[in-house]
Amino acid sequence: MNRIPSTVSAENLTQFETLALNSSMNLADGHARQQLTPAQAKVIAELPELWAEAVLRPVAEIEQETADSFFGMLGQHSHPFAAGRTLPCYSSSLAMEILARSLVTTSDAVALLHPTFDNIPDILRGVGLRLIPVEEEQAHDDDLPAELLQQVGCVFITTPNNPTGRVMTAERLTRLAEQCAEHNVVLALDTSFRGFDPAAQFDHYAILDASGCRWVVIEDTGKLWPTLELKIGWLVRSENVDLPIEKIHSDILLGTSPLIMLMVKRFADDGADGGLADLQRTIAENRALVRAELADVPDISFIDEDARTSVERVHVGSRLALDVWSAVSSQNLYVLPCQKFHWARPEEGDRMLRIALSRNPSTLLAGARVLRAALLDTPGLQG
Ligand code: EGV
Repeated sequence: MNRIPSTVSAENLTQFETLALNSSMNLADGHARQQLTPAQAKVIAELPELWAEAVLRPVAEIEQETADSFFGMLGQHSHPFAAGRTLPCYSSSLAMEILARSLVTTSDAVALLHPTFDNIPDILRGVGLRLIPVEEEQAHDDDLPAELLQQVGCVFITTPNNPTGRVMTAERLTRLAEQCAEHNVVLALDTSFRGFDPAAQFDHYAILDASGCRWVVIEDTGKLWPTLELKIGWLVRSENVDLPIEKIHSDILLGTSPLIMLMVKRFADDGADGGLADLQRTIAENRALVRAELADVPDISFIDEDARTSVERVHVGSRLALDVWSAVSSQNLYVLPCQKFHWARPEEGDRMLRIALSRNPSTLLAGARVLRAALLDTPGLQG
């Protein structure tokens, strides 16, 4: 069987995604690439007016309104913008980098959810932090062991998780925050996918603040709307966080574009006005479409039955995911092999692919057909 052609090398998931950027069947990255809805297209048509507005108005006012709209749309009513603890970044990965650089000034290790998107472990390791994996089941089902919390300066959780879609409940978050408070460990959350799942839209800030723990939350507009990489990542922190976040943020940027802020505000207002529910419906339809197209393929399964996020994992049975990846990429279809999500034990992802669902139905259908044929054609290990 073909493995990745020798001319292609991908050192991380994003490099796999880069391979797909010019393909008409790009089901690799988790960015939104579906058509704008009519209401969204109207916002884009009004960008020249938003530009004029951005030139005239004070930045702080625009940022406050945008934060209120975006965090409000997501149920995060206790967000601390008014207290000056909500810093805008060009992307959530930049927010992550600023957090990592801040953490490494006071600690040398982080407990990190496993599996999760690999740029999170890579950014943390990139500043010299040591990582200890926390299995998803463990994070969601039990208290964390005291011995683990004694070794780390931070517990980092992605919720909903990428790629599994698993959401931390209010009850678990409450307990985890209590544990972090007890052990003086920073609780960091990446909530970039929360717009897709109402279960992730209870007021996290109220729970975090009530716990008294030191906390950081990374919020993101980047996964929700097809805005051609125009997006904001917010780095939000507790009053007692005691990390040099503001200083490091200011080392790297003065601020984000008020034009993008105004655009985000308009998208969020539309989201609150039914757009977000529409988006959730669209993703559910797209997921159903992919599952239906692959339904009669033997020896595969959909791993995350209840997931609502904009990605879908497929277990390819006794086949190797990289064999299937090679077969479909030779036909211009790009998906993600899952090994690198399993940053501590890549072999656990050997038989899984991730399919992006934030696409037009016609693209998904074409992709699912190519994938279906390749799966029918790719022998399992004993086949
Ligand atoms: C996904 C890629 C990086 C990330 C893609 C992603 N960004 N590497 N800075 O946005 O699920 O495809 O999260």
